[in-house]
Amino acid sequence: MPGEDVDDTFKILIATDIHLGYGEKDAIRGNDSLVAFEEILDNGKKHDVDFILLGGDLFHENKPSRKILHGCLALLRKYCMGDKPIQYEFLSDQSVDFSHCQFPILNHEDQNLNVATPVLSIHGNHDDPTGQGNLCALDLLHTAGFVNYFGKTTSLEKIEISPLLLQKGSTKMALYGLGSIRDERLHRMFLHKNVSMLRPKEDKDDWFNMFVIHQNRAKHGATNYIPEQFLDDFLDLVIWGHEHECRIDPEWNGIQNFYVSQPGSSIATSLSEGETAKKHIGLLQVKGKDFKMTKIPLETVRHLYGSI
Ligand SMILES: [Mn+2]
Repeated sequence: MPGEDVDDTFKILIATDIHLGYGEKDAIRGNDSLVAFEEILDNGKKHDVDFILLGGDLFHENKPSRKILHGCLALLRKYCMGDKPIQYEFLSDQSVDFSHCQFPILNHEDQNLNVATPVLSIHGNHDDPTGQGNLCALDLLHTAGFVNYFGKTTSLEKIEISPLLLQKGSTKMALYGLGSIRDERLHRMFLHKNVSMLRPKEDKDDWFNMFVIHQNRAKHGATNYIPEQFLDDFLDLVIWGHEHECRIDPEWNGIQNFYVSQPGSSIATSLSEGETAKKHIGLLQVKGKDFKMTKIPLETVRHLYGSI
């Protein structure tokens, strides 16, 4: 089991849908999203993780206010920079994995930056790329050197997802990411077999395959969600962003033979039953092909009460 041999075990903090800026004008709740983000980053530091993985919607608004963007940058600078050495190796071609970025390099591999805890993130539907240059807020964070933004696709017809390949000791991880795409469009692309996940050529069966996605998981209509059966069955673990209810304990899909973990949001953005559940983030440990997800309750999150 993971946890015995530290040098072979990836430790990853998992969170999603932080929605920085939600309710920012509220006199009482205005800072809630930043407070929760600070608690998440603090947990990353406390648990000495290799990196933090975010599943999209770091920002609530497509164009976050200056106050929120500033608050986010200040927290990333405070918690993620420093002298702690990076304990894993990056094996895939960064210039390909980050070809959509002006600096196609991981922040911790940049000689000019001193990164202690890398943050990796895909975008969500609230903070997706738009407008001139097809940029989103994560592009700003990536270029500033605070976040590694992956899973950005540029083609609307065909998607090929190549994984980030990471190795820590003997553990090899293939990390796939796909930023949010309109559900109907992605559903159609899956049906037409226009979504493919590339696999490493060497030692194909030795990799722990993890996929982070930000789409509707619940069926809202015939085509505006992504059925788990659409995803490749070679995957070991799917981190499902966008759905706000915390169902972080990995759920086994016996047809696809993979687990799905849905961390849920770190702030309640709607008055619904699912949002009244306690909010958690996860400490994921991966050793070889085994993993363990430990729930960490978020203590600063304002709780919604009652049945609605
Ligand atoms: Mn979302």
